[in-house]
Amino acid sequence: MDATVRIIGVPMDYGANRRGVDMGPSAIRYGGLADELEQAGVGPIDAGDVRVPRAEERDPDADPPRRGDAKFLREIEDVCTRLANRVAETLAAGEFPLVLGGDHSVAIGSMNGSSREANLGAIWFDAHADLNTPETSPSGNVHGMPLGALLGRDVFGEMPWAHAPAVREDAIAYVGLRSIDERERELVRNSEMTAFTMADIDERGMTAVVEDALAVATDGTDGVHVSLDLDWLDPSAAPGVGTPVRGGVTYREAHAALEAVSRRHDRDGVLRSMDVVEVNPILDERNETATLAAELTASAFGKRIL
Ligand code: 4U7
Ligand code: MN
Ligand code: MN
Ligand code: MN
Repeated sequence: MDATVRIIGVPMDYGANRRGVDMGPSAIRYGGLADELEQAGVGPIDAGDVRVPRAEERDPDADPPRRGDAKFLREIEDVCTRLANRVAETLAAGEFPLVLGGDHSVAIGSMNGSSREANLGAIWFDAHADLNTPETSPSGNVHGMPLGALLGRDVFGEMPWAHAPAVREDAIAYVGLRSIDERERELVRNSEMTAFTMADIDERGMTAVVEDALAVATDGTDGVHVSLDLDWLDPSAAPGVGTPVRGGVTYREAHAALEAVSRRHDRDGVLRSMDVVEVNPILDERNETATLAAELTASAFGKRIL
């Protein structure tokens, strides 16, 4: 990574099913992010956090926190709009935006900002498809809907940040899927996205799968956004997440995946923006998941063993 990396924290948990992911940015910093990035030969600038009003500050007389069937959508919209501006300004300054979540709804902001001046492709490292809309969601939690929102599906078509699709469906690739809701399964099947499941990784190996995912996300685009949800990993390697799903990616497969991203970036500079989300320090064991998040980020930016 030759650009300066600008770290932008988003201490938000409005989109998640459990409290605590708002502490993710602190935990990842404490887990050695700046040090890890320096070992990757990257000069990071920590821009601090985007302000996220605390749930407890909410005016009790204001509208209820539910809008339709999505919880805290108005709050999330506000935070994501400000985040999108920060990401766009970062790119305009020639720096690389690294967004620390927070729950996965922060990707709505980071990808909106990153796609303002570019056709964006995306790689979604996640156990989940995150393609619900308020209509299909079984939970009402927006962290299960960021791709639905970014594609402007259903009521998301009316949101201010969904005016123009941030990303083309056929430029999105999932890697590591293993937990998809019943209605969401049809959405994924009927979409133009490419979905590599855990079964594909078992069959073909992580490196080949990630190289294919990169081919999808770079085809006809100006750059790639990487969205890394820590529940992509197996809970034995990443216990500090709110929605763990067994049968996930191992510690070594995860490093191999982000090293493959970095190798491709070294060849033709494809990486444009990244988010690292869903670390929940309350559920973590000795900050292990946050530390792993920092290590994997460094792998994506070029840290090598030798
Ligand atoms: B994450 C879920 F129902 N699909 O929509 C939902 F299983 O950002 C989980 O990937 C979403 O961690 C998980 O609530 C969101 C559920
Ligand atoms: Mn997710
Ligand atoms: Mn997930
Ligand atoms: Mn989660």
